Amino acid sequence: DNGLEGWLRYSALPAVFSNTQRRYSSIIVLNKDETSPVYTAGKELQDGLKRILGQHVDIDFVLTGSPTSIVVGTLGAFSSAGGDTQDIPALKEDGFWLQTDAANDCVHIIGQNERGAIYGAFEYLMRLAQGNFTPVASANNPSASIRWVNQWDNLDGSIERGYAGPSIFFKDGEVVKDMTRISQFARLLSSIRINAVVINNVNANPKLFSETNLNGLRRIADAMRPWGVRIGISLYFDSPKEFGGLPTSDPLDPAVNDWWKKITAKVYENVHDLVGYTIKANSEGQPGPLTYKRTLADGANMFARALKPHGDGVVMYRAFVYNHHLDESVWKHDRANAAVDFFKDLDGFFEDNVIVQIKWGPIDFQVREPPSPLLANLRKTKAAIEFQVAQEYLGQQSHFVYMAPLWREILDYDMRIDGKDSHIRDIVSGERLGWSRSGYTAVLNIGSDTTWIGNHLSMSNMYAYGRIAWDPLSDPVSMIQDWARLTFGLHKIIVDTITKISMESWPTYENYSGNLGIQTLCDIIYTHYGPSPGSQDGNGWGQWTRANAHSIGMDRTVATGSGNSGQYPPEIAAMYENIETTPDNLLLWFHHVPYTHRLKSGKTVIQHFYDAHYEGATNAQSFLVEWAKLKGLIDDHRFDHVAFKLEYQAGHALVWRDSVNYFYFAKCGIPDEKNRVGNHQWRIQAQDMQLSGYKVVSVTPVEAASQGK
Ligand code: BDP
Repeated sequence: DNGLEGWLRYSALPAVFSNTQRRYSSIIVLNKDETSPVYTAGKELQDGLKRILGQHVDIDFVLTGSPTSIVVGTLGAFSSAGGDTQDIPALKEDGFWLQTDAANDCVHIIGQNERGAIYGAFEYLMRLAQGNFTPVASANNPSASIRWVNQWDNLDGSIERGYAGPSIFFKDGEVVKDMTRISQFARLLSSIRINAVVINNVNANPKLFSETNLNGLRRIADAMRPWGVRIGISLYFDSPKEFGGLPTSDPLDPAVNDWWKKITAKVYENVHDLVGYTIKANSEGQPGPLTYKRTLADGANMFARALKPHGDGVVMYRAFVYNHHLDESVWKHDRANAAVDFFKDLDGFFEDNVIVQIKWGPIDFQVREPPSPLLANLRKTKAAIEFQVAQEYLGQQSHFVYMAPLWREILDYDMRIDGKDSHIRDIVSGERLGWSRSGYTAVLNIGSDTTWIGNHLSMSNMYAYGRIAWDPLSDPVSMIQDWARLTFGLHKIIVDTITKISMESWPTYENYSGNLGIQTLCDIIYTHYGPSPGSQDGNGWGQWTRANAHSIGMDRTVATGSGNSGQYPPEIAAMYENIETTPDNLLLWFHHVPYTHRLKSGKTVIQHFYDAHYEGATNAQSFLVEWAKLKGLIDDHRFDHVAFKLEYQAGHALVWRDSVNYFYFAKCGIPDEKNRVGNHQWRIQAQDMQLSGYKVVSVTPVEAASQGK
């Protein structure tokens, strides 16, 4: 098994389930149009039943009332065909009703729309694939209407921060010819109820608008539509100037507006159901409205007005606006303040089809951050939260970090807007502030590798993201258990082992990378990989540790620091302003303290660093031992692939441990109470061995290799 089908393998159920199985007489599909998601759902059910239960079931298009059929369709089609809709509760957009009975009754899979119907079909199949025949009668509704993913694919076929081979969408400047992988991708997305994908990099290229590529967009949209997945695109702000030949891209210039209207009309000629535009502007060197001395709202609204005549398309305007050059007042500059500084005063000035897309933390997908304060500063302007399934700062799929617990922690966070319950899940669902459209997106970055994402285990993050966006109360443990059963098999040892490794993976990675809210401590300038605590300070990317010989941490208080704590609602601001009430795991995010500062645990900061790094690295060794239990229980191909990754992780965790510990030991000179740091006499250094075919080189940064070699 090479992983291509992800969690949709539909393995044959073991014989022990044979008594519990019903026999189906037909699948009644209430739509004959082969491009409709309802039709796809029928085919998927047929395929799944064959593979899971070994039953061939015919497809029919007429509602008969036969007691043993599976009916799939929209609510509208079901009721026009004479179906009884009395028991079906209210369904939201994309929602579905799933009803099965223990007796020989019909299975009803009824969607509020076509997407709902296919979601219901997948839900039913994934229950069967786990041997779950429990009767069910339930309405399933999404928490939010925006449940998107972002791919950062470039037209040349490379993927920014992609760890799984070249793009499935683009090659050599154009959209690929073969749509096979694209529809396989849409199938996976549909099964986790993701309704849209933005297919190109936020650092966008205007050549996406060439005639050939516009036609390519049409082919991509056509390949994904039968699965109920819509596409959107990222735009390059200066396209009018650089692609359209205009003298400016000023968002208040009528000719520029006209240009965007015309090009948008062309896009819609090819993709009639385009889901919208994603905009990265005035961020990391990208042009934007500020380049033309206009407001961010002026820029966003220009795109919003271009979209409006064509349907329900939205502008996802990214809040990731910051300048990566050092300010003159270097010490005061705090990138964590940027989003609120730029957007707060614009609240209410955006068109109603603009949604501000906010990274979950104030900086950039670190191993630990508080939630972005901007999530509590927009009232009238709608927002979507941006997660990252790609493990950019979390080991890039060479390490495994299951992120559902992290996402849950953010979504469960109570921002206390106006002193009232304001869980982030209720802010982004739109419920807390009465927004009509809002929700979720995630940087996904799958590639053409058959593992999709570069590591079989990391696919659990894609699966969990979809489920959390649908229902933010989804439990990380039961999600990983479902995923493990669907992906690797029903054996208890498989499920327990994968659950254990997954649930320990985030704290483990945090322990051997960056602790107490100091950030991931990887290389921050470009690769975002591997230990490099020394790269953190004194550059414009500003994930700063402020580490010196005596003290460490970023003072973000209002009283003496960058004022970032004051961007949160009063109750939260007061908590972070005060060192006593700041939780240990964010201590160094908000405060600058001596290495000898005592944590609530009683340990000093520096001893906590040392101990956590040893603990994390030790635990990383245990993953490989755990995984070994699955030998023979799962196919060798995937077993070996994951074992290789975990072995690498176990080794690299030691490099992390020693680099970070040695770096801070060298800085502050405070010895490890347990006398481990810098004291590995038993270790044989590679450079001291007889090396055949290798030569010894110096390594930068010096702490990334033992003795710098
Ligand atoms: C950073 C990535 C960079 C992206 C940027 C973004 O390192 O490659 O372009 O985020 O989100 O994390 O725009």
